[in-house]
Formats: sequence, C-alpha cells, structure tokens
Amino acid sequence: GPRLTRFVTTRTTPYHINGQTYPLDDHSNVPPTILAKLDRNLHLNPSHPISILRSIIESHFSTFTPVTPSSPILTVTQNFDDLGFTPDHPGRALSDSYYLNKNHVLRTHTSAHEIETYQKGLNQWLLTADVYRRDEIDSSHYPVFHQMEGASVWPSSELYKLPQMNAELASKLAECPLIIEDTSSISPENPYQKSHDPEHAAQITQHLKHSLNSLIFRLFGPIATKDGEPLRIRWIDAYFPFTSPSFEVEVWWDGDWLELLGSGVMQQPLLNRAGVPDKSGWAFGLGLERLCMVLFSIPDIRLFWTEDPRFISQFTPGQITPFKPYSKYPPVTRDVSFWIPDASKKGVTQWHENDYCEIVRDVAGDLVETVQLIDEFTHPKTGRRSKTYRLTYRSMDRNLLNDEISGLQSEVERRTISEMGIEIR
Ligand code: FA5
Ligand code: MG
Repeated sequence: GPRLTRFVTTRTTPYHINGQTYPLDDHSNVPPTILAKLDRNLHLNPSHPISILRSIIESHFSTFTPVTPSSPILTVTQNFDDLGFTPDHPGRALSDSYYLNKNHVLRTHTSAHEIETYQKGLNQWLLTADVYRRDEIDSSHYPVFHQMEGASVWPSSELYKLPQMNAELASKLAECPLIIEDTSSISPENPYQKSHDPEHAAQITQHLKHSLNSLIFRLFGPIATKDGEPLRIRWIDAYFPFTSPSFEVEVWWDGDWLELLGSGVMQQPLLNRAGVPDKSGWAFGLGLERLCMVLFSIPDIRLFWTEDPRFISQFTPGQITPFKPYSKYPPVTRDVSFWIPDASKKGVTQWHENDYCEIVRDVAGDLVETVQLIDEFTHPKTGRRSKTYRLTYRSMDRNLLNDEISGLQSEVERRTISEMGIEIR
C-alpha cells in the first residue's frame, strides 16, 4: 500500500468548512495555516500576478471557456480514483497530500476537475484553481500553489479538421525565433492508445505540441529573445495515469531547464466515464507560480501570499511588469541536530521530511524561508541516524527579533519531540 505516515495533528474538533462538517479520523492532517488559505482566492483578484497570468493565457486561447471550480475539497475518488491513480500511487500518501479525513482531500491538482468539466459538455476549456501538496520548504516550494488545466477535445466527426489546423499552427510557429528540442518518442512505455486510430492520435499529439509551443512563445518570447537569442523549449516523455502518450515541457531560462507543465492525450476510459465516449483530445496542467516568478521577477514564492500593500500595488491588470523588491529584511538562522526515530521498532512512524517541514510551517507560518538538510550520518556502533537541519527565518515585511525566533525554535523542537519522536543531540 501507499506510504502512510501519520502526522499527528493537535486538532480535536471536526473540520467545519462552508457549512459542512468533516469528522476527524486517522487521516486528518490539515493544519490551521493551510485552512486559512482556502478562501484567499488569489486567482480571482485581477491585480494579483497569478490572476494577471491567468487572464493573459485565457486571452491567448481565446476560443476556450474559462472555468473556476467552487471548492478545493474533493473526494478521494474525484482526486485520485477517477483519474486512474493506482491504490499505491505515492501521490496518495499522507506525507504528500492534505486529508480532512479518509474520504476528503484538498485537491492536489486541477486534473481532478477534468471529468466534471467534460460532463458539462465543454470541448475547449481552461480551469484555474488553488492546489495543495505537502512539500519541502524553499523559495520555490509552498504547500499551496495554483494550476491551470487546459483541454481540447473533438467529437470523432471533427477530427478530419486537425491536419489543416496543424498546418496553420506550424506555419505561424515557423516565423518565431524558437528552437524546439523534442526528445519524446512514441514507444511501448509511452504509446498511442489501442482504441485510437494512430493517425488521429498523431494529429492530436501534434496539435497539443503546436498549441503549447505557441503559448510558451507568447509568454517568454518578448523577454527571452531580447538579445537576439532564440527561445528554447524541450519536450520529454512523462507518465500520468490519465494520459497516453504523456509529456513534460521545459523552457530554457537563466541557464537551466525550468519545468512548466505536464500534458498528454486524454485516456479514452476517462472520457467514456465523463459521458463523452465519442470525443478525444489533449489536456495540460500548468503551474502558475513558477511561471509568474520568472515573468514578473518575483524572487520568493511566499510573496504571492503577503498582504503587504507594497506587493499588490505594483501590478496592473492585464500586464506583465517587473516586481521591484521593496526591501529584504535580514534572515535569522538556527541549526538543530537530532536522532530520528527507529522505524524498525513496533509502533514507530517512518521519518519523513515533509512531516518535519509541516510542523515548522505550523509553528512559524510564512516566517520560515527554508528548511535545509545540512548534515546526516549513521552512528557506526548503534546504527542510529542523525540529521542536522538549518532553519532560515525571514519576514517579508519586518525585522525579526532574536527572542521571537528562539521562541518559535523551541516550539518546533517541543512539537517534533512529542509528535515525531525525535531526540535532540
Ligand atoms: C500534474 O499535476 C498533472 N495533473 C498535470 C497534467 C495535466 C498532466 C493534464 C497531463 C494532463 P505535476 O505534478 O507534474 O503534474 O504538476 C504540474 C505542474 O505544476 C508542474 O509542471 C509545475 O509547473 C507545477 N508544480 C508541481 N509541483 C509544484 C510545487 N510544489 N510548487 C510549484 N509548482 C508546482
Ligand atoms: Mg512533474
């Protein structure tokens, strides 16, 4: 089965959200810091970079219908089972996802809304929402981020139009200073589906690639090609349970490949389940934060959540403008070394770094900037494992006091001792 680490919340009363009650059970692991994010709706504020980027992508795909789902609380069936996630898929683990209880999860990806959107009869749509994942802590990871899901499907009677549409898209792309490095290939590991005519599957795949290359050029072209260099985009094989073939797309940015999105040809059983067995097509899921950080020069992912007016006042609806950092307050660091619990003993939970980060975040909220593993070793005689973490605290909008950080740090230590069974060295 999945790796189910039990994160012990200090919570004792059921969750009450929007008039609904969710009884606690041994899966409940949503802390108050996360609950507080459920109604921020950054993607609906027209002056927020997330929403600005959303509207620019929506205007690029002008024939697609914009969709906003209402609640981030989904059943485990909607978020995982309906999409073909196997019972032991790691995404289901308590260490990676937020559960209200064993039946309800905070959506981990916008793909969870694919079926209901096809059920509405939409063929071309763009759905934007907040998604929740337990993760490490650094300047590009935050437990809440935003995804945009886009899809294009056609009834079988319209597939004959694809070659013409592809030819038009290809001729527009040919005019762009663009290098596409397509390392993907159709193979037994990443096949066209048996129920698809390979001709049609190839046309759908090509339409997917052309459509996303043209979006990425629209977003990055103006900044990336400023000094005469072409924009580089890379396609690589991927795996998702609900698409085949599947691809990830990266863009060359600042001397490195940056992962932008996952995509592929929709698995036909999913479209059948959505009541549209006669349709076929493609979908993608794009992370908005990382894209915004590059396009708006936003240096830290926590800034998206700040309520400091010096952030939001810098942006204009509909425009990509560079962010001017208003000040960077000094960091305060603390190192802590401890023995992790021995999971071979009965009743002892497997150590997981996400559980540690979760407690740090629960205590320090957005004051924690990074949690870095800086040393680890196994004691040669006892076999016990030691880890040393460096916790960096920094506020986005004020100076931190030493005493304040010492208080947070001892609370982190107290809780990790009592809830995770670590032993400070
Ligand atoms: C998915 O979530 C799939 N649902 C995407 C998909 C949709 C595939 C439709 C096929 C068809 P993945 O976990 O790789 O895939 O996330 C998609 C994108 O979200 C990533 O490429 C990245 O841009 C962004 N993302 C993922 N994790 C994080 C994170 N912790 N912080 C910020 N962005 C993230
Ligand atoms: Mg990925």
